[in-house]
Amino acid sequence: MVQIPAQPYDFVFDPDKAALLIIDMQRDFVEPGGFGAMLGNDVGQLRGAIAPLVGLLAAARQAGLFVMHTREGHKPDLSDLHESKRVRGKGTMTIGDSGPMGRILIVGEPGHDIIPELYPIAGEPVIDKPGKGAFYDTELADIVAQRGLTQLIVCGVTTEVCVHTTVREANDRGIDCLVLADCTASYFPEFHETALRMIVAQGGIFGWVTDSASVISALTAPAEPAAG
Ligand code: C5J
Repeated sequence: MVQIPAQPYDFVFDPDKAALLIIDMQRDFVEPGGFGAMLGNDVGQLRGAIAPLVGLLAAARQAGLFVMHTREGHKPDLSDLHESKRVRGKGTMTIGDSGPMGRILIVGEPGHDIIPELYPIAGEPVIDKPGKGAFYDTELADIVAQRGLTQLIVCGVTTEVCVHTTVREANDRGIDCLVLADCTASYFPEFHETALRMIVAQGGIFGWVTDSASVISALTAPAEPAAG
């Protein structure tokens, strides 16, 4: 157990029961020409999270922390896409249409994949999710149960949408979430700040917030000597 300085109070980190969960760091959200950009967003707002995440991911792998990644997207036949989600936004392009990085948010298309900087390695599950939350219609709950996980270090994009939804889902399943301010991002900086404040409000109603440096310190801290 290692105490990680966090808001609203220290997080008691148990690496044996914890995993790093990286949400939707996909080309469609983070690179020009993808779904996020087509919705009129400035993807540059998300790219600041990449460098801290690269450092965190390297430290997690080095420490042997279990790592999982998610990707938001849909089957090529769109059978897992609710019509309500398909038409939302009323843009000229929508999920399943062809764009510069292939069909938007479709599994197997270039835009749907995780950015090269954070690409998963063998042993790191990639959870394909059709919703905003990583527990909805995925195998994540089974993985969590099989591995006895009780803590998730949550990173990725966007803070107020898929990160928040996943943190809320995890919270309702009895899992403690530590969200990293510098490893999450929003197209709207004010939403990022407010989303983080919402997590820690009321004594940590959904979880805790800290930064990647604090987690890297904990991951590299020497093990405490055994009692006695
Ligand atoms: C959105 C996400 N914003 N990963 N997805 O549609 O937050």
